[in-house]
Amino acid sequence: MSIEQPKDASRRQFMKASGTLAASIPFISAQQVKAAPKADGQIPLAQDERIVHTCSTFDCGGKCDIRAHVRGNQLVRISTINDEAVDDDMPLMRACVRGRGYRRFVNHPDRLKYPMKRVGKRGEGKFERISWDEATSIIASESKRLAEQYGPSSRHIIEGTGAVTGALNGVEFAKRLFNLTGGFLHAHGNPSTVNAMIGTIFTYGENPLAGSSLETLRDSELIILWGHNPAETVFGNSNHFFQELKRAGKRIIVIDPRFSDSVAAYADEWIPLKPTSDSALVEAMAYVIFEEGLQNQSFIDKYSVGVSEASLPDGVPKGESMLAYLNGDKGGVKKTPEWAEPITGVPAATIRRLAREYAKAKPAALLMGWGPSRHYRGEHMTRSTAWLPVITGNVGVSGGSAGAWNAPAYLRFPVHPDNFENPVGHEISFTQLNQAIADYQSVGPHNGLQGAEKLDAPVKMVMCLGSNYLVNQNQNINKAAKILEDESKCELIVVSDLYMTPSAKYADILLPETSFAERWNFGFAWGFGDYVRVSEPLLKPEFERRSDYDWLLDVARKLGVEKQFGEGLDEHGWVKKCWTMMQETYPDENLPNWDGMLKKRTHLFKSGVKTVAYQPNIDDHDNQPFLTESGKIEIFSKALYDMQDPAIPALSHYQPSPESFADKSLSKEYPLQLITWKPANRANSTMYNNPWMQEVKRQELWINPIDAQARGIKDDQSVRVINGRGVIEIPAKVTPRIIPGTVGLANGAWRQLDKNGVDKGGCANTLSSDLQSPIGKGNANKTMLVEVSVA
Ligand SMILES: Nc1nc2c(c(=O)[nH]1)N[C@H]1C(S)=C(S)[C@@H](COP(=O)(O)OP(=O)(O)OC[C@H]3O[C@@H](n4cnc5c(=O)[nH]c(N)nc54)[C@H](O)[C@@H]3O)O[C@H]1N2
Ligand SMILES: Nc1nc2c(c(=O)[nH]1)N[C@H]1C(S)=C(S)[C@@H](COP(=O)(O)OP(=O)(O)OC[C@H]3O[C@@H](n4cnc5c(=O)[nH]c(N)nc54)[C@H](O)[C@@H]3O)O[C@H]1N2
Ligand code: SF4
Ligand SMILES: [Mo]
Repeated sequence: MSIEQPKDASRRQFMKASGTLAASIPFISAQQVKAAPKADGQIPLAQDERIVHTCSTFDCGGKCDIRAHVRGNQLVRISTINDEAVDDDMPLMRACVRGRGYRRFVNHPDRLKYPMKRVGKRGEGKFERISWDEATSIIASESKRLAEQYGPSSRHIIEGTGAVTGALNGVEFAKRLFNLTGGFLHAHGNPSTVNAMIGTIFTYGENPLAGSSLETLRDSELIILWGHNPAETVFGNSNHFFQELKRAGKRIIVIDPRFSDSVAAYADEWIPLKPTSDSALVEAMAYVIFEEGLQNQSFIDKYSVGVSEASLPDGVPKGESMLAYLNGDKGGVKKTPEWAEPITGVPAATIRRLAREYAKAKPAALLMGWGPSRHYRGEHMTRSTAWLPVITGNVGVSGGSAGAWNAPAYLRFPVHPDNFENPVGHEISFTQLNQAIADYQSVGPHNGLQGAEKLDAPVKMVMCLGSNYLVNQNQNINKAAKILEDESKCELIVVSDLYMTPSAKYADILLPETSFAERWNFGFAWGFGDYVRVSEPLLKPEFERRSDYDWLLDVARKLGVEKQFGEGLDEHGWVKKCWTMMQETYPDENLPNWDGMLKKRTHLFKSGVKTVAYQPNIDDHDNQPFLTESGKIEIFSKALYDMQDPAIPALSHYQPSPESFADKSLSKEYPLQLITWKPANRANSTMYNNPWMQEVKRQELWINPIDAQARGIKDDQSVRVINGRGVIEIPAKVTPRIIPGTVGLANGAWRQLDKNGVDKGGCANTLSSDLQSPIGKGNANKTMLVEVSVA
């Protein structure tokens, strides 16, 4: 697919407007450029221009206030919230650069127009137009045949995130349909947070929401953003809060291998470290804290297990505690800053200073992003970050933080139509799809199967709706592509998207969905926001675009379950039904009914209620112990100890990671560690082909001048990034914004193979591995080694 290079006036205006990301500068459309702005900065409206307060349903970190300007059947401009609407305790979110570019996502010449059937080999991307009747007949008859021939567990749905924050989305309706017709093979876990969640559960217990509400940071003396980059990842209204905190003079430190936009936007200090070495930094900080007597001993004694030998659970031999480990009682190595310096790349003096500063600031908030957890030992890294708040007594305190999974304090999951029970009782890990297609007998509990000892069937049908996971976002897309190209293995792939993505090229049936701007919905904020917003059809769908619900209803009819599936409702009917369900799920006396909501547009739940993670477990410990086996915070986990697996230490501690800088054998050939991050200009791979977003940031390889010089690489030069799994070729950005020895790629670029198999799109997953994290069998798609050379 060719990526359009924009040349029009509206694009230039867009770049100008979006340069000030957080400001509420209205976006000026081509139709509007001639209009003289009014004195208050507002652009006069055309006579037939209506403004609709709406939102998208992307999985982008936010749920911002979008004011869509519509004329006829055209979205002509996006503006965002005005200052007067901001609530101090729960500020509303203004659109980010992507939101301001929605117009080009919705209105783009490359959008899919008609249902299509594959005509070439799978993956070639050759399709011919077919009717909706033919498309839905094939889906109905094949899903029936495959369920009869192999069993319903041969059908799988990828949990695509394209519209995941909406109450209605294709994935949920597809589950409903499959469950009504025998069931499907569900996948547990998710690529975003599975490792962070599991690490937190084994530390703090069954309630893994380790995040406090952001206004508690007003009470912090020091804030450490540990692999956390809210200036780009948005995480609800965190950007607003961090800017406020910076203005208030709070000290903010960022620990990240990259000088991220959050360093640029808020930080007083950037501490770069080698990726996957975080646990070693934690340990050396803990060493200093104990060495200098800066720990909060009474907190440790009362609330935790495993810091000292005396607190180890019964039946555990001596020498397994944090203090024994730090002292080197077993291996003789003390975990001093000097020990950690070569591992982490952080000077010992900096580690000492950081440890003292963190322990003396009362309270101090250590906020972990989810980036560090998407590494091979992400679960342990998550458990490690809890050490510091526990030994300094920063858990359950306003202005402190529990470390671990910095999950949204106000997390409310979208309410979906009822899916009914899945008659297939077992589930694979989401990291096992390739294996479940190609070699289903090798899938077992040891690599993530739950609810059965073996799989009873290979996966023969995949529904990929609102997802580019099939051959772009998963951990090993080279393997995935090869497996999918064998048409005898997976027999039917259905993709619904707006664009011909790399995954869409692997479809047998490719369906053109409507966008969020052409459907009824309501959207949930995730991250540290607590809103629900109306998302409404601004435009009538053009060509033969249909919503997933609409065509799934046809499939349901052909399978004889239309009545149960559709309940006689159209999409707006389902939205209203879900709204009523939400009123029951999240009762709030101020929540209007749907008609009221159509006027109100945005509802703030519980504005102004401060939430401190684990405060009840600290303040009223006797009556509300932590939901762990011991009732305390488990620095040492007996449950992990009982697993007796060397990759799963009961006391999480630094272990060199395979495919990292510490992998002595692989790093001889591939000496640079490659990490990814979520860039400001797209939501994962969504909007990759939006030309305005490409103009905001291009896909390039970040490389430190030291590594570049050693390889004769100049800024802007095209480079090859290679490992045993693939090759990509993109321009280099030679920059001290990344630590030497590490290179970086923004996540979500589309894989674009040339005839030699070189990915010119720069998709990180051309190089990433399908290593599974040890406990949860989740993803490690940030842990990989490469070599870089001039192309
Ligand atoms: N703009 C934008 N925002 C998004 C998304 C998007 O695609 N674009 N995606 C959304 C989604 S689906 C999710 S799950 C969240 C993800 O949110 P996060 O997982 O928090 O985001 P990342 O950018 O992957 O990682 C955060 C930071 O961790 C750093 N990092 C990488 N490896 C290490 C390490 O080993 N140690 C340390 N200390 N830092 C490390 C990265 O350089 C990055 O700056 O973001 C959401 N927000
Ligand atoms: N190396 C590496 N890999 C990663 C990550 C990483 O940080 N590094 N991040 C991981 C994470 S956290 C996540 S969540 C996944 C995300 O992976 P995915 O869930 O695949 O999300 P997207 O890449 O955004 O793809 C969503 C698709 O939905 C389409 N879409 C948008 N709106 C609609 C709609 O209304 N209807 C339909 N039918 N389609 C729509 C978009 O065009 C896009 O193609 O990627 C994971 N992969
Ligand atoms: S893409 Fe997400 S963060 Fe950006 S404006 Fe839209 S909802 Fe907000
Ligand atoms: Mo994610």
